[in-house]
Amino acid sequence: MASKSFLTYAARAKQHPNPIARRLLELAEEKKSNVVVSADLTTTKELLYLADRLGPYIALFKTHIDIISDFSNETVEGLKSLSEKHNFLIFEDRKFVDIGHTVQMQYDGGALRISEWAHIVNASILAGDGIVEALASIGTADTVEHKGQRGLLMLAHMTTKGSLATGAYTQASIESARLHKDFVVGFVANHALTEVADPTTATEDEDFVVFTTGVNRATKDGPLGQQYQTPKKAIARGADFIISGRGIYATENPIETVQLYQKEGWEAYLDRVGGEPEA
Ligand code: 6AU
Repeated sequence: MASKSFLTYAARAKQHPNPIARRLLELAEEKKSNVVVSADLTTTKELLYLADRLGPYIALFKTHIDIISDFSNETVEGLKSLSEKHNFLIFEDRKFVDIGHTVQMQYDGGALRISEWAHIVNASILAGDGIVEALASIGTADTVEHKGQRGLLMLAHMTTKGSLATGAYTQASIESARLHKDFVVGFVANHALTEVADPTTATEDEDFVVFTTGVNRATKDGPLGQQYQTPKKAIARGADFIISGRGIYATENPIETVQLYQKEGWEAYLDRVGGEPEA
């Protein structure tokens, strides 16, 4: 798959066809941050406290909203207002995987009302391309809540030992993304997807954004099969954005830590694009 990662975020934002990708690339350039904090916390208070403290240093705030024990309207309103206050987008790591009809209800309805507040969600291609079509029909609809300003990441790899998200599965994620460029922002992938996918189905303007998770400066492996790489290594291997959870929020001083990730991630990005980007 061709990559535009040699270009600056600003240059990519200018030509990107996807509105959410444009916003994300613009705010990364503005805030000089390619950091996504994975806020795997279990109460509204902890979640909002972290978003408020780390908000200035991040591009995207990632939630697992179904682990919040006291989820309510306050959770949603708090996330929305902090996203505006600190200019970050919200990524609900829901990993949709079911049949189209079911994921539509999970995305748009239920107690969690994900499409109302999450700018970005992710999905697995396991069930085939219908899942992307189903989610896109909601995310690109011009509703009062989101005006079609929603995006999807395809889960093209997984970080865990023994992951089956490889080969034909990864290729199918790319082929499906190519069919839904107005909705698919990019991939959750361990590295750039340059070695896979059919080049004949690519178009010139293709610019999928790569989000690499399993990022941690302090340790190589986590418990339960999680595998890590450093921010610098992740960016050198093709990540446009780095996702880190415990490596940031579970440290003694998460604000200092997130600033370190921001600096390391930004310097690695500048190295890749060849110096200070144009204003
Ligand atoms: O940095 P950690 O290990 O504390 O957290 C990593 C976060 C978790 C996982 O659910 C998520 O990243 N994740 C994902 C995502 C983002 O889709 C995919 C994957 O393969 N591995 C992974 O850890 O919230």
